[in-house]
Amino acid sequence: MALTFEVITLFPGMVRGVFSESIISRALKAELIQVNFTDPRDFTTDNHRSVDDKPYGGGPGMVLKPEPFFKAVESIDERVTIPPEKTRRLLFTPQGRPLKQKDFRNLAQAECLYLLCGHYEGFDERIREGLGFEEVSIGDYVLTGGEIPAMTVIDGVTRLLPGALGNEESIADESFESGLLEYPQYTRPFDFRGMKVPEVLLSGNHAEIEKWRRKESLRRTQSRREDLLNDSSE
Ligand code: 6GU
Repeated sequence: MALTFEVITLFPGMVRGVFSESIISRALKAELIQVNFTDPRDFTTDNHRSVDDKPYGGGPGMVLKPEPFFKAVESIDERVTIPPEKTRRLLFTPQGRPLKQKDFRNLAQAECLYLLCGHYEGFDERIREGLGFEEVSIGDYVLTGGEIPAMTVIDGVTRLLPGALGNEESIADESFESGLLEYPQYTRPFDFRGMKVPEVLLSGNHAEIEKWRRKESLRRTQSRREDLLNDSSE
């Protein structure tokens, strides 16, 4: 059963790129995933097709209006036949819950993901309250909109689908899957400009290689991401 992405965005051209190259494009051709775009601007009724307005109470910037976003989501609800229990609805905002690899694993179990992107401005609070979306963020920094976060989810979730990567084993060893960062990797040549590959990797002793990799994973995690070692949520 393919996973369908329903992307709601004022800038579909930004998000299309992720489907046109490499592993995600292959997954689309292989029908592991499908995608539909819905532009809230197509649901405006005024001459200017405006999707934002000044904030009540004053202040800088503009606020995304509820009507075009409600209508856009409702038009998808009418078309989609996948039951709600197999659907997740994500709204991208810096105020959302930060996504982790574990969340990507859960999202990869769904059959339909609604990905609602804002741009520039904030959402009218009634969009957040009224449409039943989970508010999520991709990290503690501010972007111009939810499009890049949506692409991040599309990429990170698609690669977990069976058949998306050439080699299923490659997932298990990766950073975050084990709760640790990945160990250092090397390929030929053995000596590159005087920088040599650790001898143990040439030893053919698989137990020793495993031990070295485990030690390096721990060392890296300790020095770069100590927070992961104390994280019991994995
Ligand atoms: Cl989901 N949206 C925006 N605009 N900025 C972000 C983000 C989301 N996550 C991190 N920064």
